[in-house]
Amino acid sequence: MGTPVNIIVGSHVWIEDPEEAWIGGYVSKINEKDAEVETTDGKKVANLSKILPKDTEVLPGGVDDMTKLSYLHEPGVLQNLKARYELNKIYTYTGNILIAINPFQTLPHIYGAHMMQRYKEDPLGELSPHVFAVAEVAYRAMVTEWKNNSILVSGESGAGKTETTKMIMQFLAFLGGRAVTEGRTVEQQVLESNPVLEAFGNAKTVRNNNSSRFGKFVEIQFDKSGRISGAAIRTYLLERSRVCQINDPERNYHCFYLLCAAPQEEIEKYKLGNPKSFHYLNQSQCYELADVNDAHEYLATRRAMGIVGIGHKDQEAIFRIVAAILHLGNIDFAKGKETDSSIPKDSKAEFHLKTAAELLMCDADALEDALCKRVMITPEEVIKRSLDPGSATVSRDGLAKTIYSRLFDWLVDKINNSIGQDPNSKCLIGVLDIYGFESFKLNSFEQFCINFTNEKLQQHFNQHMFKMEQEEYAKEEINWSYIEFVDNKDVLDLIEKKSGGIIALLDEACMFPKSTHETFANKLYQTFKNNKRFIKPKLSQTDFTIAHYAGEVTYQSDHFLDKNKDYVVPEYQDLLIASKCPFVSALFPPLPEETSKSSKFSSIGSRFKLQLQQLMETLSSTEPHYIRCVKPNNLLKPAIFENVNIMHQLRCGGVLDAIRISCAGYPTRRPFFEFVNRFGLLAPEAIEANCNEKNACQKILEKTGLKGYRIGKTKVFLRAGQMAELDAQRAQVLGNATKVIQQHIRTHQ
Ligand code: AOV
Ligand code: MG
Repeated sequence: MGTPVNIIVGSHVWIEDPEEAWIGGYVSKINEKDAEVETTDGKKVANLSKILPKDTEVLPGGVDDMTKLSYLHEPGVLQNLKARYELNKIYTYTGNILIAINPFQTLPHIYGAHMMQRYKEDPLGELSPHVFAVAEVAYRAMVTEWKNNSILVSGESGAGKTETTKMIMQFLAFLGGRAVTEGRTVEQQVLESNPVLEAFGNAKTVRNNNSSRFGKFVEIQFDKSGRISGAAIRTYLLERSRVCQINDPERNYHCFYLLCAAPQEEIEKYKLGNPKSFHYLNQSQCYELADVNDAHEYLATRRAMGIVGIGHKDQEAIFRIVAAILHLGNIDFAKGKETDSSIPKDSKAEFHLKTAAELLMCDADALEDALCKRVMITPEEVIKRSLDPGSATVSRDGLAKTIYSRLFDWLVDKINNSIGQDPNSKCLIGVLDIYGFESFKLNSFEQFCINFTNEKLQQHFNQHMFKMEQEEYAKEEINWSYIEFVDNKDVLDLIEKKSGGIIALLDEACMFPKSTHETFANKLYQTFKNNKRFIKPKLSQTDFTIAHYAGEVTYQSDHFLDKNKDYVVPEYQDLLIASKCPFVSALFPPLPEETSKSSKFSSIGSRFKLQLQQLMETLSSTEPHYIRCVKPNNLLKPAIFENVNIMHQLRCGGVLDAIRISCAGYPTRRPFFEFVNRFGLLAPEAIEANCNEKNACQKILEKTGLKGYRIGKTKVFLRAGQMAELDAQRAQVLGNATKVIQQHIRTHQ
């Protein structure tokens, strides 16, 4: 974006600043390659190549579309978003992308039924930018062209993706609802699936009090009259480790706390009590959420479960299983009589073991055996091998995770079955709410998969932006040769290439019994020695770094092998299939004979890759609409706009890439009349000649000596930086007097 422009003494400019990202000022002196800039923060010196021009004619409320900015560069974008955010205008377009900045406060005046009505009646898009406007465009496009559409919501954790998705679903239900009063409508069920999935799939993290720990793609199906006729919810990779392990001040999945706040009768039935007494909850000191009443949420969740078609008996079984998992977590082990064997540590552990077995309706001794022993089948005999207390604990956590993830999958299936798919559906709108790019201090297999997802979406986004630009130029009948854009195919190859990508190597390692994370990491180092996207950190023998499009992330390979294996220990399978509770045994259907015997494991990474591939295929058959959510601060508080933080998200989220893509073409577009108004004074003869606007533009541009611009049918198309060039010429014509006045005003503000 840093195309050189005429920067002269007196120019208003932006310079980079480590604290503010960009800081405005004017040039007071130029010494060869450096400029002295008077800023609000005092005098600074910056290299001329690092300076960007600043528009002095900005509107107080900013512009509702970034492409209307005279200078389409980072500081211009940032300044515009900030000006708008201060006025609670949280939505802004960048061409076809909607940027949404989390307000961290309820803004009832911009949502609600009356706003939905207004946006419904605004097919021309004259109202201010809004998530409803995007949904309206998607719906309108669908019912007029009968093409599938999708709305892709992205952004980092806590940026507002899930809230945005819910508003889209609400608005689509408003547009395509059937207003049936008796019985449950499809749209009602679609909406109520959200609280159910959030209760079981969301948790408080350090980034977000209601963080989704799974990805979600909701396909809303419509019939030929544009009414909602069905829906399908697909979910991606629930974070399983959270069930057993949480860090302060995070929480486990909401459902555990809701259940501990259930009516007394249920507490007694499930032998629950204070959440502090359960190991799976008390690893963190956080039990309550601000502004959330768990007792109230419990009842609300049960109500929502009813609406999505989960009957009372199933609800009862679900919470019984949730309670059983809490009790499982409290079974501590001590050394048994034999060497390397283990037994429940004390009477407390025995109580929890007995309770867990009761709730799962399986035999307590069988549960103890499944936790503490492994059956070994050798050609000669079948032996029972004991596990030491450490291994028994790992085994216990494995059981808890397996049960929980099966329960979650059951919920998703059940919701899908009861909402029902419409086999005769004419069209659909898909809404994607996936976890955003993550980079923590320690990053494991989960982050690897999450960031892989984001690479995939980024590729889809780049390709789409590229296509859109081409279409706009075609519409204005402009010739252009495209400058190549940044492609992330190389990172994707590194991760997912069929032979020799990281996932393939991981699967290979998982199939080879002697592999460890050390041998796996070594294999990576060898294979990707010369790969530009792969880095071996100097101080580690097992970590590896990937240069993602959004920045470098270092992964700890320690648990990659474990976490990639989707394998239910046969002991658990046998235990739970024998449960007297039909709900529990149905969670563990018998495996086909072959798979249960073969040692071939099922790879989570490969399955995830396949799921993503299918998602991308679905998406590419739709007309996409992008919403980029931005988190203005890490305090989760309203009215705090952190420049550097936001700039980073715009970079990672591809907003600046989108801008860069358009900068490679003709980012600044001005209708003929606007252009003549602003720059007519550069060629007064062009206007006096009384020619038409298009010719006047042509004449003005010829006189300025600029190259490479294009004149379309209704607009002038300028290359990046040319607007600044024109402004500089204009300023010169207007003479120094104006500049001096402007400087004077600036310095006295
Ligand atoms: P996320 O989905 O992007 O994070 P959420 O949608 O859960 O983020 O938003 C986080 C919180 O921000 C919500 O719980 C609300 O308190 C607030 N919020 C977001 N959008 C709005 C809005 N439009 N109006 C008012 N408050 C809002 V994650 O799921 O962690 O990546 O995995
Ligand atoms: Mg979310």
